[in-house]
Formats: sequence, structure tokens, C-alpha cells
Amino acid sequence: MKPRFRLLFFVFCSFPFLRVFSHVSEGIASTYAYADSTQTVVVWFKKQYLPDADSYVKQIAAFKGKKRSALRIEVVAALKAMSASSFARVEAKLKELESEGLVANVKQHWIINGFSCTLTPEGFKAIEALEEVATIFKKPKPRATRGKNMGPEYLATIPITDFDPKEVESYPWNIKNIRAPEVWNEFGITGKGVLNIVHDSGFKLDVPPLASNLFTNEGEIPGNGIDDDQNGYIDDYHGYHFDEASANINEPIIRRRTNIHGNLCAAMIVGTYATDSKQAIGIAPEAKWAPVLATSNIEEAIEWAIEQGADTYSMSFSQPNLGEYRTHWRKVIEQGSLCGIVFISGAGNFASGANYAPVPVQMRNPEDIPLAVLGVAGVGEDGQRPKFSSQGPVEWNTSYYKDGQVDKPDFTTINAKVPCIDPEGRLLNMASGNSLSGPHMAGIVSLMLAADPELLPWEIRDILLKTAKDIGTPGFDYQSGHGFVNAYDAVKEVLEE
Ligand SMILES: [Ca+2]
Ligand SMILES: [Ca+2]
Repeated sequence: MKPRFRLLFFVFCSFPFLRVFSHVSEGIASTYAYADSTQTVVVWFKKQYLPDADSYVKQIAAFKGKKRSALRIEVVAALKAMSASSFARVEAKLKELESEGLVANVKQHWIINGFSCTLTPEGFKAIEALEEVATIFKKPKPRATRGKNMGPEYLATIPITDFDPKEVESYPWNIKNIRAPEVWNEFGITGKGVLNIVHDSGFKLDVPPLASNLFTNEGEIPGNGIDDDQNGYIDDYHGYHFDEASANINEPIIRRRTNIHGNLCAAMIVGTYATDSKQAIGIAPEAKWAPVLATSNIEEAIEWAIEQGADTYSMSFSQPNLGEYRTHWRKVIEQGSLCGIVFISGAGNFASGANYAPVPVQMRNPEDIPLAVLGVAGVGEDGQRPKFSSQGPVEWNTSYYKDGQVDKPDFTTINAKVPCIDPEGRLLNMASGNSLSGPHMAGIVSLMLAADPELLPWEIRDILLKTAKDIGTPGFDYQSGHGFVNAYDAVKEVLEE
């Protein structure tokens, strides 16, 4: 019996952040404007691992021939050493400001050399005056991701369904279209050993196609209220909610909803009703996945991902109007990429309809980040681009990054009428949106990394460039990027190299 599908539309979420200003000294224009009220900021020290706007491109050239595992150790050590050295020089002053009530919630970072804190206008002035400080970015407020009155009691009322996983007798069309089963069957590669981070919201971890591949942090004992591995996060066993400083990532917002976003994305990468590829609905059915929630605390989320050994980092969201704060996101992700993480984001759904945005802001943060983020558009089963799929180019003219026009999207996968799981984990829905194109890419990259775990993010990009099939206008185009990617050709190229 074929699963019955209901059609859903536009699952790409958008964080409607307010304008975010930054203040900078030392050669970067000062555009910061701060309110009288207390606010949360992230502070950059003058010294950064990638010191300039073009440092990422130079550094990936310098790292040619390195192995990903060795590079991660080397770069993380360098980032942490720099952070320790810079932070030590301001620590006493910060403690003093804290005791005066001008600064609170100081969190040291290493993925960027700096720290986050909340501060009063007076605290702002004191930190701005510090010799070590280069830049202060206002951080967006965490965005609520939880529904109301939907606690565990409610979850318990959801009826058990009579859905039979054996209904997935042949793989969903998108999995076959992207040629994943050929990789599993011909090469015996299913994603083993690869960890995918799904940075999203809307997770329910115990549903069948996701539970078997859920990551576990072996250093942590779940649910004992103790930070067993002493990484600063209590009970971070499967993932973490960084905005709420909580290990509770199950999101009880099921009522009246026909999909939950994070689950859709995770299932596209690793979903399987078996423990192998036999009843797979995801592209890398023996890879692992871990959920993270962080609408504001991106630094902690990426640091955590790196420390847990993550390989890909999928971001099916899109943030408009970040202003100078785009600079912060880009630097964090560039430095994360040097730690061996492949960052991936769907292109967005802003080319038509009520959410229309003009080029060059149709693709937004983080899919607009050059090189270090694979910005992925999509097509349907007919190979045609749906009208909603965001187009490039994008523009970089922040005070810091001045690339001007940048070619985007990078690649194309699948984004229309894709079979998706419902909140109980049944493959009963269909969804459209570039929230799904990114996870398709994360699945493909997982298979590539299972074939060769030492591939660097920019080597993966090169192989994708080599194997993508040109579609749309001949050559690179602003709708499909460098073309349609399929898992078989990409993995075959990895194995041949
Ligand atoms: Ca912990
Ligand atoms: Ca614990």
C-alpha cells in the first residue's frame, strides 16, 4: 500500500530579527547605536585567528593537503590558545564590571576570539574603552521556539498510529532521484561514522525514522542534572538548546501542526525505519544526527558541534536584515569551517509570494556566506525550479567584508513535493521549500565523508563543482548555481580520487 500524502507548503522558517547594529573601532566604521536599556552583545578582541576579510581564502590555500582530523585538532588548539590569552587580559576588569552591575552573563568564546555578555549603556562604554576590544555587535534576542501548554502530558495523549513502516517498500522518489540507493548498494556506503548537526527548532526525538540514528554524547549521563563531561552543559546527551541553557530539546508543539521542522530536516539526512538502509527515507541512513537550538547563541552551538566531532552543520533557516551582524556570522562560520565542519543552508523561499524579497537580498544569512557555506537551491521531480526558490547573487558590503557581488546559490538538490514525516514519524506528508534542499546536501556530504573522512570542506566543494550536472541556463546561473548534485557521482569521484 502506498503511503497517503498530504501536501504541505513552505516549511522554510525565517527569524524576523530586528535591525542589528554594530560598533567597531580600529578601521571598521562605527555604526553602532545602542538603546538606554540593557542589551546582549558579542565582543570581538582585536586579535582574530583569521585577521582580515580575505584571510579565509588565503588560509584554505595554506592548508592544502592537510587531513581534516589533524586540521581540526590544530585549529581548535590555536583558537582556544588565542581565546585564553586575550580573555585573561580583560577578565579582572569584567569581574569588576559584573560586581558593579554593569555587565552580566559573560560567556567566553573561542570560535571567535571574544565573549558575549549583557550590559548596560555604562557597561558598554567601559568595554568599548578596553584596549583589547575591536568590535561590539548587538546580538538578536533569542526567538521563542516553544509552544504553550504542550507539556509531556499533552504528548502522552497523541494516539499511537497503525502506520506500518513496511509501507516504505521502495525508496521515496527524492532519494532515488538523488541516486543515494546506488551509493548504498554499489559502494556499501551509508554514512557510517558521520555526525550531522541539525540547527533548527521543532524536534521530537523519539519517532521511528530518527531515533535509531540519534547522536549520544558518551561523556554525558543523561538526566542526572550533572555536567558529567564538564563541558559547561548539563545533560547534553543528544543535543542542546543553547538559548534556554537546557538539554530539553523535545518541542511539544504538535497540536494542529502537520509537520515539525527540525524533524523533517533530520529525516531527510538520516531517516530510516530500520537500523540500516533497507527502509531508508534519508540519504545517509547510517549517519548520526544531533539537534541544536540556538537563535542567538550561534557561537556556543558551533563550538559544541566541533567538540562533539560534527562533520556537517545544516541550517534550514534564513535571517534578513542583519546589517553589520552578518560579519560576525561569517567570521564564526569561516573559522568553524577551518575546524573541518561543512556548513550547509537552503537558499530560502523568497522569490515569490507574500515573502518575496528582491535580489540581492533574496538569499540571506547564513546561505549568503561565500565558500564556507554551501547555499543550496532545489528542483522538483520534473527537474524544474519552483517559483519560490530564492536566487542570487548576493552582495557583501559590510564595514568588514567588501566582496561586492557574490555568486549564489552554490548548488541545487531537491525542494518540491518531497515525502516527509509527520509529527509521529509516519511518512504521510509532502512538503516543499528549500528547508529540504539543504538537508539533501547534508546527506550527500555525509556519504562523501563516509567514503573519505579526511576530506576538507573546500575539497568537498571542489568535488561537487566537478560532479554537479549543469541545469537551467548553461554554466553557472543564479537559480541553480553550479548545477544539480547527485550522491552517486559525488561519492564515485571521492573514491576515485
Ligand atoms: Ca556536559
Ligand atoms: Ca549528566
